[in-house]
Amino acid sequence: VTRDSLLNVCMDAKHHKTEPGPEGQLYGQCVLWKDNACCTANTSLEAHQDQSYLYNFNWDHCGAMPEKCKRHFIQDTCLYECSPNLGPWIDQADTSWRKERIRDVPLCQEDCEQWWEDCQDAVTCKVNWHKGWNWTTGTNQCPKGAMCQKFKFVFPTAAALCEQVWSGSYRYTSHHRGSSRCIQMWFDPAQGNPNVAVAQYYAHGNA
Ligand code: FOL
Repeated sequence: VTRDSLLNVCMDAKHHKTEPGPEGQLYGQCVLWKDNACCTANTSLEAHQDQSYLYNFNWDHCGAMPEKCKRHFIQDTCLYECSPNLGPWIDQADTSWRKERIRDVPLCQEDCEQWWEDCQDAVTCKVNWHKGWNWTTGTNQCPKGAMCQKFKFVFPTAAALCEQVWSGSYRYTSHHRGSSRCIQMWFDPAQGNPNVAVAQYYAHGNA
């Protein structure tokens, strides 16, 4: 049976609405979710800012992140903040800044591979971007001893990037876009939100 409590829900985290619903205007890359979203218009705008108030997170901690890479992190932020279809993967979080998190969301192979490819010129000093930064300046800086290196040395594979950067939020899969077996970070909203069917499929399995 389907557990309906896993469908059309927002996680209890830092900026999420308590319930999903339509938003008249979502900004930029987050517009895909405007018919039904867990983010507010303001959150969607902030998702596009460097060092936004959302988490004071600095993408450019090892020098400027190339735009073609940054757009994937922006899309990840949009999915994370806006998607009402992550219910089957909501788990308790043991941190001060959120009660719930997502874990092992099955990401479509193409979305993960493209993210990794487009970030080959980007540089970082950490595998897990959730923990262990130096926040003394108010934004994240590389901790002492952490060396800035090209992504391919920090994340040797696409799977390493998608699975490790947000400490297990995603699971790398060999499912393809359009299969209804994996979550798409990117989709054409004119065709509807393909992640609705994916959440339905996995909500069954978890019953
Ligand atoms: N995207 C996805 N897909 N999953 C996520 O969980 C996610 N989380 C964020 C953004 N996009 C996401 C939030 N990012 C800190 C660092 C990053 C962050 C939120 C907070 C932070 O304050 N880290 C502290 C530890 C805080 C604590 O654990 O209490 C640190 O030590 O650096």
